[in-house]
Amino acid sequence: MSQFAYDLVLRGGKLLGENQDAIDIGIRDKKIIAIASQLEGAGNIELAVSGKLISPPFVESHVHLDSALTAGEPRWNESGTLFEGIQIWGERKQGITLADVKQRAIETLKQQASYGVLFVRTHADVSEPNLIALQALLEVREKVKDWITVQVVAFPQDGIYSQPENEALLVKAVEMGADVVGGIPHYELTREDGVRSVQRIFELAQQYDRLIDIHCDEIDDDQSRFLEVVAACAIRTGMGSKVTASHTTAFASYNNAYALKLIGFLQRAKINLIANPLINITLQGRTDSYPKRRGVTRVKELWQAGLNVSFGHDCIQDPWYSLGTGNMLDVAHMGVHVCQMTGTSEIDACYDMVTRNGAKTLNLVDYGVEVGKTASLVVLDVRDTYGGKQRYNAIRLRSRPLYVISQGVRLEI
Ligand code: 17E
Ligand code: FE2
Repeated sequence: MSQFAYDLVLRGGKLLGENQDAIDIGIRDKKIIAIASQLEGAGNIELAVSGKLISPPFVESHVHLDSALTAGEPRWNESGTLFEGIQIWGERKQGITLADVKQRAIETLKQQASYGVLFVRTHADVSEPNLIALQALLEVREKVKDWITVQVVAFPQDGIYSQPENEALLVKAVEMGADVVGGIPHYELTREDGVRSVQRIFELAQQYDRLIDIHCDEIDDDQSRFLEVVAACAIRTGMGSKVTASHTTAFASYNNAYALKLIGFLQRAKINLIANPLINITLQGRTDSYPKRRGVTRVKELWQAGLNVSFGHDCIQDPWYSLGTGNMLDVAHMGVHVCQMTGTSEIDACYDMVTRNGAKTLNLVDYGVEVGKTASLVVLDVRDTYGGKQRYNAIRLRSRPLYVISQGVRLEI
């Protein structure tokens, strides 16, 4: 029997929420076993976090780890468009090896963890005949699982029906153990192929019991309308909470009459939505002169309609966007600006979009700072002295956490 009541105790922190009293958190055997003011009994390790914010970890709900840290290879994206990015990645991926992808992915995950990100959904490009990116990220998922949780999406970057072999590659990727089935209907050769691809993705997800996350309508074309197909499939299959539509930037170009109807369908479908404000604001609107559209989906309206919306980074130094850091507070900060969510409850909502809403999108069950949950949390140097608005100050300051606790262990960051 250990002489300590706890493996680790955090003393005097403030949980997320206004006007919280200071509390202690006691952790043993990787679990939170007590939350109370002035816990009795000592911890083997004691951390004084007086007045600081204790938050559930950040959740990266959308990133491409296979292309992370390749910006400039083999060349820079000069037009700044999605399509030039796809071309450059198409060249870069010719030469990829397991070691190359694994090394970059792990380096990126360490960077993310240092910013308090402990749950990551990554896409793996499966439009490549040897499925190297997928194999590498599945291996990485296992290798890092003691300190960060990774979900892998089988993502057919070049489309399922654009090349004869791509559909079989997607199926193989799911059989190899991808957690999530992906797609890119707006980049299929025809509208009909796009519709068919969404139907096929649902079929596969049901057959193999997987989640769904589709790159959907990532274009400024107001005629790109695959989100309605995703919503219809979710309504018909009842898969709602297991389904995610990512990007949906065309939503920002739809007329209001259509958008209003679609929001009603989405409420019925209960799917999750992910916006990627850092890169959407830079990739989209490139064909406009002035007035120039913002490139981000209708985040505020979707959130107001009660839908689960999260924010992702999408890119960490890759051919689409070279300025990613891994810090989810950078993402939330950009979200606040681009989506004009500057009201106090709106800023709080943007913080939720990089924490608990992302957890919901990933279908995580063991998430949150509560007794009985696995002890994964972050301590941020955000105090009541800044006016008591914890989430507002976290986004304003965007600082690295003081401590990151993952599965009961303090990470060296
Ligand atoms: N691929 C894609 O289709 N869209 C993106 N935003 C990225 C990769 C980063
Ligand atoms: Fe993406």
